[in-house]
Amino acid sequence: MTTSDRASRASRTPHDTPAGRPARGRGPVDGTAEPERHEYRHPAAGWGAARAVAEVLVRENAVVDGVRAVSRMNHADRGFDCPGCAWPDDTGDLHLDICENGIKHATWEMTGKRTDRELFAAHTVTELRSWSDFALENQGRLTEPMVYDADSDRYTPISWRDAFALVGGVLRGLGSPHEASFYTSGRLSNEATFLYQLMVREFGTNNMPDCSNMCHEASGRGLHASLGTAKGTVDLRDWEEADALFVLGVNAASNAPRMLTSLAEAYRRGAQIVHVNPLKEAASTRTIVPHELRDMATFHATPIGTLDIQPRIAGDMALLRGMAKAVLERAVADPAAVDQEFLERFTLGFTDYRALCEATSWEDLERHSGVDRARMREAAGIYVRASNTIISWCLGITQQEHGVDTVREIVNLLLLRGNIGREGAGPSPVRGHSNVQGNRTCGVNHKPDAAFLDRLAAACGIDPPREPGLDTVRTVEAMHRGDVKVFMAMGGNFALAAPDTPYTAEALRRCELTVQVSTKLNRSHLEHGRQALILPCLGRTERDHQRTGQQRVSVEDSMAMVHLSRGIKQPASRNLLSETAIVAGIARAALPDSATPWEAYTENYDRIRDTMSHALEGFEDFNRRVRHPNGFRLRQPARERVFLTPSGRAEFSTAPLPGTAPAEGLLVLGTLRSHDQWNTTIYSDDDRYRGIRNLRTLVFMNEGDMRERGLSEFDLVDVTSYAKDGTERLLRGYRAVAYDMPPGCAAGYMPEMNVLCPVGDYSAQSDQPLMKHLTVRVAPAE
Ligand SMILES: Nc1nc2c(c(=O)[nH]1)N[C@H]1C(S)=C(S)[C@@H](COP(=O)(O)OP(=O)(O)OC[C@H]3O[C@@H](n4cnc5c(=O)[nH]c(N)nc54)[C@H](O)[C@@H]3O)O[C@H]1N2
Ligand SMILES: Nc1nc2c(c(=O)[nH]1)N[C@H]1C(S)=C(S)[C@@H](COP(=O)(O)OP(=O)(O)OC[C@H]3O[C@@H](n4cnc5c(=O)[nH]c(N)nc54)[C@H](O)[C@@H]3O)O[C@H]1N2
Ligand SMILES: [Mo]
Repeated sequence: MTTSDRASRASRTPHDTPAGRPARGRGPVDGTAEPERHEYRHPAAGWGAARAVAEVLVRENAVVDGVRAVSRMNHADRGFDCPGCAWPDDTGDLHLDICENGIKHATWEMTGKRTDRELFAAHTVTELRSWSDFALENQGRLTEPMVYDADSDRYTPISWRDAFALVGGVLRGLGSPHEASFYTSGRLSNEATFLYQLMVREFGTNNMPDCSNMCHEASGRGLHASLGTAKGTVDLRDWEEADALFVLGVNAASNAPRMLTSLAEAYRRGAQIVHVNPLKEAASTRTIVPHELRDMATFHATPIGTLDIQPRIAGDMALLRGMAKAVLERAVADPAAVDQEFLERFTLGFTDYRALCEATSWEDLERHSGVDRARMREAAGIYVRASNTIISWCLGITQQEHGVDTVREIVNLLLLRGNIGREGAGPSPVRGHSNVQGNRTCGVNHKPDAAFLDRLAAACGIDPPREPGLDTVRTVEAMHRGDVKVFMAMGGNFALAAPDTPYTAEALRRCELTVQVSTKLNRSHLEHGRQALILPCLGRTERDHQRTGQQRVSVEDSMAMVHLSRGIKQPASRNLLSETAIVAGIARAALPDSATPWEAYTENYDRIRDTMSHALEGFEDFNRRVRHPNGFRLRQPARERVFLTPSGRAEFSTAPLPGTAPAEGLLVLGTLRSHDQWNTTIYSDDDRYRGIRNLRTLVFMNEGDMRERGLSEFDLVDVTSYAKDGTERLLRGYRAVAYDMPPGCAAGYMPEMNVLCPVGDYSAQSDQPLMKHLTVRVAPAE
């Protein structure tokens, strides 16, 4: 790309659109291209996906390498773990269990383009700030450490040694270790995660915000309260055994495409599949199984849904309770509708829960869910007829005020029929980032429990801090107040992922030092502290050579399988370090007298794993077990009907139903991903399955709601959000798009819409920002 090309990318930021003009999004389109709408009639995956993959490979100049690398993705033992989503790898004979979006994701990392010192020399940070987020990442891989130079307003090269010394010096100069906060995005390997949290705790704080705080915190807390285990209890084999699958609040075709394989196989063997989503996701009905090339050639689609239920946003809890009520009504005539023996032996609180269901009227259930009782009964019928049921969910459930209660309601429903701790049954949250679950297991947690800290202290000879640390939202607030002065991020794009974009940006700018460990240039490098570092690291696809030879790292998938990943590509630059080495370098600089063998750990990751096998429960004999071709499964007591709750039983919850209907004239808006993005990384302005081209600045609405506001397709609208504290936030120049969804609901894309997410509006139950529950007014543009 020439400099003038780059300059032509320059534009307004997405939240300062002048009145009456179309807003630009964070993708490549500059706001002048005409948006298009088409009806998506094809099955999910299939040729559209194949073509998209080919385009990506060509665009990233990675055809040969890309094809070779992709063929090694998710292979037992030999390849690297897909850096995309956390859906488990097939451990059977499926040798090409890959998907369009995983390929896009891996090739985005493997690009031939470079963001080198020449680029930084040619552009001030102020200039770069006017580029789109697509343009920033599209410059390619970062190649060497850079430090911000205030005099020239540019990033300039710095040696690794000086970079570490700078971080170490600032950290040592702080009045208290709690003046620093250490973010993790969910891609970090288990080994690097373990060292990272060790460094942070040895330094003296539990300030470890992570992307889980915005993602599945509610799942962890809900499952822990009900079952004593903070994870799902099923694995992929259970998915093969289930005869009913309920899939709530997940856009599988875009965000966990390999789930389509399981859904199609389930359908073929006669399982019932119920999708619960306010938006009718085009791909909830038919798919071409991603790896079945013959089906692709013949365009043979497999149905992947038997029932679609469209609750109002946040109506899931009432829907689940309605299903429970219907199950209990049946049980009056047919006692086998519930598993009496399981309830008596393993659960606590059933009688209260039954009484609550009986006392809740169908009118209330309909009002709060937006689903009529016939539908709830139909879903309950599917549930009762099935011997083995899995309930799976993602952000549609968790990013809500009552996310924890809803997760617990999922468990309530499962408990009624003993759908836990046996084959083909159980709760199955779909985690996000490829190693977000491993990050938690290996210690990234701002509220570690005493048992974890005791073991860590004994294994590593440190005295870890005991007071809880800051999570994501509280870190933003503390930086804004000036209480946190150093912000370090292991991956991710905090400036855009966190709520309330201008507020978060200001919070980062108020820091004394910001340190971003990254693979690509992003907004978080440009909204920086007084001093700032960009530390470029190896990606998961790349070979990691240390003194004792090539290293492997491990990751944990959504279903608690831990397995090794080995990069196969030549690193993007000779001046990259592994995340493990970066942590060790910073740790040594910040803690010069530390007795922890940081250097030895970096030389050979087996040594880290040896320590982990002592420090972490379930990791005994780690080095040997992880070398099994498919790795090993972390034990989950709830899977064996061992419930580590205070009562030793699975506990029913009896939370009140939340009101979900918006006030007169307002809508409830959920932010979500398009098909062509990875969180804050945007590949294009299209959303194929929803039939959108050239447009990210949109609001999906019910047709009636549009008519009421005098809006036609693509009309310009202004969107105002109302925070609990009465403050308002505004996005101008969006476009209304009619979508099959209930009245009163609206949706649009993150991260553009994070501008509308008030920093103070997080769930009292999970502390998660309410990213799927904004109260908004949509009005014709001024
Ligand atoms: N290609 C790709 N894959 C990804 C990601 C990506 O950005 N791109 N991100 C990864 C990450 S970190 C995560 S956490 C996951 C996210 O995976 P998803 O959870 O699928 O992510 P979202 O796009 O936010 O979509 C949430 C879905 O919930 C629905 N929804 C909204 N509100 C409600 C509600 O109240 N009830 C119900 N039942 N549904 C609702 C929306 O219509 C949408 O279909 O995906 C991971 N995988
Ligand atoms: N409004 C709204 N906001 C949301 C959400 C939502 O649904 N709605 N979803 C939330 C969720 S679920 C999540 S998980 C967060 C995501 O938040 P983050 O994890 O913070 O964001 P990502 O976009 O995944 O991070 C992309 C950046 O990661 C860096 N990167 C990529 N690979 C690597 C690597 O291997 N190592 C390192 N060190 N860096 C790497 C690149 O520089 C890239 O620019 O966003 C949250 N924000
Ligand atoms: Mo996530």
